[in-house]
Amino acid sequence: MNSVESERSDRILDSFRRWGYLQADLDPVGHFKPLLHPDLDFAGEEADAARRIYCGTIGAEFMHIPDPEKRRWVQDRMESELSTPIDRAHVLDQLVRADVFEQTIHSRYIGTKRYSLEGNTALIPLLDEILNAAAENGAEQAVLGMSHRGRLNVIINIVHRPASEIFAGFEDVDPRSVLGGGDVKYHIGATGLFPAVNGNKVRMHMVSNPSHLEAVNPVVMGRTRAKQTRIGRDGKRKVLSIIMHGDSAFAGQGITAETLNLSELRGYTVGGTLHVIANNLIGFTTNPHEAYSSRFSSDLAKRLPIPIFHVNGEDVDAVVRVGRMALEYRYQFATDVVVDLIGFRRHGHSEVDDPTITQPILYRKIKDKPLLYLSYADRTGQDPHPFVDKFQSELDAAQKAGKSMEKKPVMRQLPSYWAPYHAGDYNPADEVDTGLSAAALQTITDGLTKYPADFHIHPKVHKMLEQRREMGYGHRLLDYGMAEALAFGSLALQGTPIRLSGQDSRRGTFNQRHSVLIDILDEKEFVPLCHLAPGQARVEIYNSELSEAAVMGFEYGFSRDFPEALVMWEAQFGDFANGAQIIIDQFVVSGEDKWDLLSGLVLLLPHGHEGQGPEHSSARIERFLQLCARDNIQVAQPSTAGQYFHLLRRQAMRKWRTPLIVFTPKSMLRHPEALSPIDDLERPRFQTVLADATALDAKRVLICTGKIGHELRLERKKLNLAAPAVLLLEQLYPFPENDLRAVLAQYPHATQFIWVQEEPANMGALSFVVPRMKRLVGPKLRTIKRAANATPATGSAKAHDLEQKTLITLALGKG
Ligand SMILES: Cc1ncc(C[n+]2csc(CCOP(=O)(O)OP(=O)(O)O)c2C)c(N)n1
Repeated sequence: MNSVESERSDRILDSFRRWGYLQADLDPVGHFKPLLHPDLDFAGEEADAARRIYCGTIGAEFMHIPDPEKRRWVQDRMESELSTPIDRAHVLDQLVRADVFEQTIHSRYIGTKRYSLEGNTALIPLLDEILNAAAENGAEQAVLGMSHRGRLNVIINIVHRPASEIFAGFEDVDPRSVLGGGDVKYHIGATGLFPAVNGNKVRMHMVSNPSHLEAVNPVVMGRTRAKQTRIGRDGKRKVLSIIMHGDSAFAGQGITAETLNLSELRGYTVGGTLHVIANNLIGFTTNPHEAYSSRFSSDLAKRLPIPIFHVNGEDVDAVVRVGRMALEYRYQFATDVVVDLIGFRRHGHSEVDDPTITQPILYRKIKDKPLLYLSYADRTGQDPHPFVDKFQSELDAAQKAGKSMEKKPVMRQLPSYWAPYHAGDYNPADEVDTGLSAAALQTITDGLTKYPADFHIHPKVHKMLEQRREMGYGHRLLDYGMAEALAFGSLALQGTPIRLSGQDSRRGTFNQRHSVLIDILDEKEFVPLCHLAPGQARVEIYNSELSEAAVMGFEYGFSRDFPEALVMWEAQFGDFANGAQIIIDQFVVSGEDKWDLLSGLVLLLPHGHEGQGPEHSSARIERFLQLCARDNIQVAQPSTAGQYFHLLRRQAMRKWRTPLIVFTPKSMLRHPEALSPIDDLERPRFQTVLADATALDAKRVLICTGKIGHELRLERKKLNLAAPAVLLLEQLYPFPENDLRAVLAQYPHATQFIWVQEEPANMGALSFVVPRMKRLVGPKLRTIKRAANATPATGSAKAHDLEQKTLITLALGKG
């Protein structure tokens, strides 16, 4: 070949590497028409050879990856023969299991929803190959996330739960055990052992999942990261995350983008997630051109420099090949990889839907499609009957066993690290002392305020550390920042790992944390909390991406596999937590009820009306309180630095693992009334109600939570009044009825009881607290609050001041 010829040859190959996927034969129903592209307009032997590689049943998108080594890796794999031949008998067995499972359920439980995988049953041999290759690469565990479609099939054939358990679900045995709780069968998680061909067993964790599509993605990543962290250096090799997606959901749900964006971030990476789009080119009744603006559902993933492999689900050998290639890429380069497995959906969205009403032409085509195992047997010259007979008799026996089960089967086993912990109803016996001695506090203070001799500290931070030193030694009142640092430091020294993430959490949105010191000459970092003592537990504090849903979901997932750690997600302002409403509703408050799965996650939500407008005022206390039932979460608003210290330590030190929602301060961070003397940290415990010892003779008793209480006390002092008494409710849920009753009894002359809040009447704790307090003080209870409003606060700082003044004047009885 002369140089001109070789240049042409390179050009042809380069064009097909770049654009070949646009003309690939990608789906069994002819949805993807080849896209004409001038750069592919070549004729001749070399073009034919390139076309065979890049326009067959695999379409590889990888030329957008800037790193030449990664591109070369993919092109070498695409352009060479398979190194080991495919075990076609094994693949046929997998397909039989996938298809015959669906057929059996279809014929025996007519009209029951199962969200069949038929049309895309190649998913089973794909996952099987991925896991076999993973086992060869050292994987010991896989964390799987997926939605409804094909989930039962995957649970039996990949997670390897006994089929009898799925049959028991269809028989709906033992309904009394789940009255008012539980979840539908295609959402519940499962654990099992995948028997790899090389003899290893890979522990499988299928994550429990809500209806809300894609919401499980960050939970899978968080759980994976926690498992990897437990293992240490080898964690990323030993634990693999695999997330499956529907094509419409992948393209449409914002949390997909948020989760992909976590992939390379230091605090969140899991060394690459394997994404599989189980693409059936339809979403309920919606066609692809109505569901995504791009040609492929997967196009969003091109935001990352990672390969995307489209593969025609009817060419099962190609599917298996892609599975291995994707897995090995993940192990080679530790990045995400996407497999877009393109098939069709044989039935309606669920089995009770008739798809011929909305897609009549497509479904006429689909009606004539043979089952995949039959076409594969045909194509590879194998007899499927022995496989079918064997599996069918397995299923028959399993159905019998399922029918006779008396108890609803539990499809998962919690890892042993959960053994010491429990949830259920709150029990005062779970309380532990959280106070520390002055000497212990001083030792931690020494560690928190120390940095290497050659570290160039910022003068403002230097001053802050000096002040913290005075606080720790009792020469200055403690603020929240120091109280938190002492809580984290003391827990780390007790062996409790700390993990906190949120936007700008390392410094703290309000300049209050400074957990990471930055050298002003070279920006080197020093984290005093990590250098307290040899053998201490790990402390991780991260600035997160600018997302709420994915990051909160990630931390929820992390807490699920690290019960002994204090895991916290922090909102920039509490208002933004509603960006993660799905995670709150579907996981944090309901995971125990639906799945019997616990979490000790802490949400730190800055809250308070300070004149910053409708969006920087409220963490929506009312919404969290509405979600409270059966001791599913705890809701607290600690109004002093010392209370915050005890609250954090209590959450980590008790064995009761229930999420904790904390309304944290903004202006209260430095409010003189909210500072604490050091001996507050020496007293034993968090107090659910703070009494007011200065006004024990008061006739008028105000009860409130958070900043307004301090404002009332300050104004009372300014006006030199002896009353009213101002009580602070520090814990809202579980409602501390007994503690409050005991505190109220200290005011024998009280005749007026008033709930005061700065939030509008339709917000805040009012509607939650009033009926509960009426049980204690009778119908005399009055309320003082802002007028009901569509937003939490006014946009005008001056209007805010006027409103606040009126509120305080009324509450003090001066109005
Ligand atoms: C966030 C969310 N919105 C809407 C729905 C209702 N819903 C359930 S399945 C479905 C279609 C899903 O299509 P696709 O992602 O392509 O998966 P497929 O069912 O085709 O496998 C919709 C809209 C949902 N479950 N979650």
